[in-house]
Amino acid sequence: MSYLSMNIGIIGLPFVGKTTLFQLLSGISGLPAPGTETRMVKVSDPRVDQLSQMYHPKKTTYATIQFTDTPGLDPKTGAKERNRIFGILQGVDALLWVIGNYEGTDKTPGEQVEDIKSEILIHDLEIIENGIERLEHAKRKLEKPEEEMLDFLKRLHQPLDQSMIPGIVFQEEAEKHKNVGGLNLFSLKPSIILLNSDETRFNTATPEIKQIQDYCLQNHLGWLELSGKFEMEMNEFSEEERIDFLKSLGLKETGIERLSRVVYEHIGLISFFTVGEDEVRAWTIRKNTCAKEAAGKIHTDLERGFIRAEVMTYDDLIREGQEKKLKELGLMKVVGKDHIVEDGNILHIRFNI
Ligand SMILES: Nc1nc2c(ncn2[C@@H]2O[C@H](COP(=O)(O)OP(=O)(O)OP(=O)(O)O)[C@@H](O)[C@H]2O)c(=O)[nH]1
Ligand SMILES: [Mg+2]
Repeated sequence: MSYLSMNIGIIGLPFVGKTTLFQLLSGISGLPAPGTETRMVKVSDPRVDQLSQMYHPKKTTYATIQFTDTPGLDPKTGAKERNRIFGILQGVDALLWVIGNYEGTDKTPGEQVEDIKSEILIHDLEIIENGIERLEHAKRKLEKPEEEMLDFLKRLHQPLDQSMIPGIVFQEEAEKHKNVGGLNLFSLKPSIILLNSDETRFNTATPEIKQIQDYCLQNHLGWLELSGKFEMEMNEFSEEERIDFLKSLGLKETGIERLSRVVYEHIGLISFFTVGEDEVRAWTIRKNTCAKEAAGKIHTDLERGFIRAEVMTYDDLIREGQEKKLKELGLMKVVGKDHIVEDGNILHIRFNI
């Protein structure tokens, strides 16, 4: 998968606070202009701030996550509207299910989760059934990858038909079939449920909400609760007021900070850094990415001409205060292309083209 930043699709019933959250996340108020459903959001990371203080670079660049907003998904409006909404979400890497938990939402959180799930399953079942039909009625002998795809679709049909989110095993298997069909199945994308609560309901787990949390655990869905209202208030605060306010809620981080964390953890993303006089920068990669591929995130030339990388850890550097010290202590390691990059690694790539 080639991306500079993850693209997260926001989905939910009408009037649950999707656009309000989207604007909060991207730090812009007022209605977004038509055709601007996607915006970049800075992933704040205190490590980047620390590194920037150490190197005084000309430029400091944080990782970003993209968010795409959609109109309310209303199960009553039928296939056309559903397909339009999922059309907007084509190509997103993960879904954020926004559940409204405040006075005035039509449906309870549990009902909203059920609705979103069934809309996703209905959408996907249609694609899967069409796929099976097309492959089964092909007027020629199927190629091996097509046969495997047919088998995959048939197996995938079973859980969906029983109203179940297919397990993580299916997600992994789908990666292998990517080249065959290019199916855009949403039940296979990582999903995070975001409960958007008002002041009175925030942090009050009713039995219904506990049930949703259990559902998330059992089905490998991410979970996060935040309050759009609180986040909006905090936007107006000074740094100090913000810290006090968060403390009063028993929290350390703002909603966007917690959301970035959940997104990274749930999708299996990590950050590595590049440092220097010109720029201190955070990069996002999937876990288990090797040094050569990580270099490719920075520039394709760095991947093509990759020779080796010098790797240090953020913690070592902060503790010792400078790169020179790390070299003396043998904590600056020279690694080859297959070295697996870990979260918090700082890389100097040596390359030749
Ligand atoms: N009480 C309360 N109201 C909210 C909250 N978030 C949004 N609202 C209100 O709910 C209404 C809808 O908010 P939006 O953010 O536009 O909701 P949406 O999900 O984008 O709605 P659609 O795009 O029409 O589906 C607005 O009148 C908001 O003021 C919240 O956290 N608490
Ligand atoms: Mg909206």
